[in-house]
Amino acid sequence: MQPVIVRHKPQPERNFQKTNVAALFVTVELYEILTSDSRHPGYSSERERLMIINIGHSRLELVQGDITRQSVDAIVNAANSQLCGGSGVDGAIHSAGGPSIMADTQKRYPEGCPTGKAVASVAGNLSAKYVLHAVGPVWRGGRDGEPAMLASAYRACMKLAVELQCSSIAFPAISTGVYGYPIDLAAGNSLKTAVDFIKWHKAPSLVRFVLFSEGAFGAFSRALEEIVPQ
Ligand code: AR6
Repeated sequence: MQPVIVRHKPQPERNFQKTNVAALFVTVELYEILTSDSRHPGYSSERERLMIINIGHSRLELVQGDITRQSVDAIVNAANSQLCGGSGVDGAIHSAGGPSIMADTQKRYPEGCPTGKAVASVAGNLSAKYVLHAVGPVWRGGRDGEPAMLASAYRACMKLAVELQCSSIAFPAISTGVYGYPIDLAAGNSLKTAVDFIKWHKAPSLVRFVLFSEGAFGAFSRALEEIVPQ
């Protein structure tokens, strides 16, 4: 079901922008939506800012909120390579999803998961079908392969989502918390990777970036505006 749009914030120069890029029809819309309506379970229960682009038949969204409250097929966790749990998104997902997520992860992947890759587990009490545990890079100044590793982690999740027949996936801003990746750099890299994947694979149908803070949402929305061709 579509979200209730309570206020449409037109962006005169950008709204309903239509651009032919690689034969894809791209529109950009910026909404402020009221999501406390229980008929709209795809979003968390707070007023959220939402930015949308349509890429062919897929949709990429930026939303400010808590990833554990998203109703999507796959929720991505920003994990460590031991898959042993931690703080940030990892802590929130294990706390909201319950112990079955860690039990399943440890049973299936006792060796952990290398940086730049992702693995799938059950989603416990979360409304998703799967949790995809992605391991992003630790930021060491940017000359240690961090951009390639970050893009690789996002691609691994999207590939897994397609293989597992998930039509919707929610990402946090991988590596931008404990791992210290600068948010502006991460935003451009992550969004470009997602847009490229959607263009090539024409899936998943919905890719949602769930940004925890206003600052993170701002960084991602600025980066998205730069990526979408004028
Ligand atoms: N929903 C959405 N985003 C969130 C949430 C949430 N509930 N909570 C935090 N964020 P981080 P990393 C944002 O540190 O940098 C863990 O200990 C947060 O503001 O969770 O990849 C793991 O076990 C930030 O922008 O992940 C690893 O050891 C982003 O999510 C390590 O941290 C990512 O922050 C991974 O570090």
